[in-house]
Amino acid sequence: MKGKIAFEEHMAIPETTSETRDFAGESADFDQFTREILDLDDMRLDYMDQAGIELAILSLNAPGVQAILDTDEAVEVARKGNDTLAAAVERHPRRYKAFAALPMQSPSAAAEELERCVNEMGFKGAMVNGFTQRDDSDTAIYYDIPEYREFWQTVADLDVPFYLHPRMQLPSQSKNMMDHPWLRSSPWGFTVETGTHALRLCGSGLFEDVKNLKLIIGHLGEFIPYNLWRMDARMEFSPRGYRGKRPLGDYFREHFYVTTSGNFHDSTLRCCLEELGKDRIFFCSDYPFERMEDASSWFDNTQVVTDEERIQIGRKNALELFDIDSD
Ligand code: GRE
Ligand code: ZN
Repeated sequence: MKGKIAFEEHMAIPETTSETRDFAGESADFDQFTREILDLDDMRLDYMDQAGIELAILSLNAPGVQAILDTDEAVEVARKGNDTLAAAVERHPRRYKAFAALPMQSPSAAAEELERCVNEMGFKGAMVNGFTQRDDSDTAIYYDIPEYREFWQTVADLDVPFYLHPRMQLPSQSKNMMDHPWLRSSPWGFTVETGTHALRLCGSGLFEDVKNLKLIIGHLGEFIPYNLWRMDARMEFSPRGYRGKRPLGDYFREHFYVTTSGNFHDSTLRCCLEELGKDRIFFCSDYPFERMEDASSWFDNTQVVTDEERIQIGRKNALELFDIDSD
């Protein structure tokens, strides 16, 4: 399929490459990976052409700004990442748009940076890499806490989506995985971490306090669609501090969108379609951690969707969610 739009497509700046390089080093060719994540011109555009991706909404890599302990430095690195993104969009306006990286260490600075990116540079939303550290490396701050309500109101007022992207759990929070390093990483830990954060947001009353929030998670929903029924069924008996006014599934279905990033599998897509419906599912690849070609050759051929649904999930849903004019 030509004309696809993809939006879990990562880039890096020199300040944010080191931790990501550790991941790439596990399997991929290190130097090639670094070239790919830093490149915003011919190599990336060639891959996009080959995979039928017309437009990519680019984002700074994980954990990126969220792992910076010093708030002023986080503000500075986010600005630099966003200015680099804006320059790439300016060079290739028909091929790229951008998500803002945000210094979540300070909710007010994060809101200000999002306003700058959206209002002054035409960014399409934000991508944040999970919990933020601050001051002490053993902190994990989640955005369901009251300090972030005003930030969320800014997101809602700007009317742009917020993509909650994985990062690895802190050692102190994943002790039962430490002797199995693969468990903490992308095969499992990323999903547990991100899914848990998404559920915290659903269960905190956030969506009652702030209307009109749109959140995106990747990897075909970080396991949540598969378990929605059971979560609501169990919570009827045992809510244990759940602060939503309605069932969790209601909030998830109303406020979350899911993408195919890094999860190119028929039965998982089928589950998402059944649980969430085709209006809430989007094509993405997760380049350069995945090959655009792998994402596309699966998506372009899967028989789980009709050709009309393929165009909707591969393109039209994104035009609508991000308010993009197509000509
Ligand atoms: C990512 O999307 O950021 C990512 C990593 C490391 C491994 C896989 C992956 O940062 O998808
Ligand atoms: Zn990713």
